[in-house]
Amino acid sequence: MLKKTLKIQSSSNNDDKGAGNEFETGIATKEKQKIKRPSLYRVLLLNDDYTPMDFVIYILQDIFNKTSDEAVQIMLLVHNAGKGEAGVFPFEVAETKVTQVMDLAIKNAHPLKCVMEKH
Ligand code: TYC
Repeated sequence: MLKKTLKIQSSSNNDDKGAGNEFETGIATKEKQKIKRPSLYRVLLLNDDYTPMDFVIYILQDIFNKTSDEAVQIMLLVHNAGKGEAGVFPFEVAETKVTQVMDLAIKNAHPLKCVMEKH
């Protein structure tokens, strides 16, 4: 008799979400799988009158992995339009790139500004 009682308790405490439990199976199929894509951020370079063009080209190659031709194109776009996109990244990557650019600009005493905005 004792043996039987223990067996029933063990069975009712079974946490198995698999077959044999209609209630749990029903909930599982109604659960919506929420897969979130990471939010993306655009990193922008801003124009100014004093940062040397070569420095901006260097930044674009070194921090944003642009080819020499791409870097010149982006630098000229920023120079002519006032701002331009250096890249699009997940939040923490974008934040790191902005910090790297600002650190290098400050170290070299250039007024170059780099900002990020939601994509
Ligand atoms: N306007 C700068 C110059 O004439 C060049 C420059 C380009 C500066 C892009 C900043 O983000 C920038 N020397």
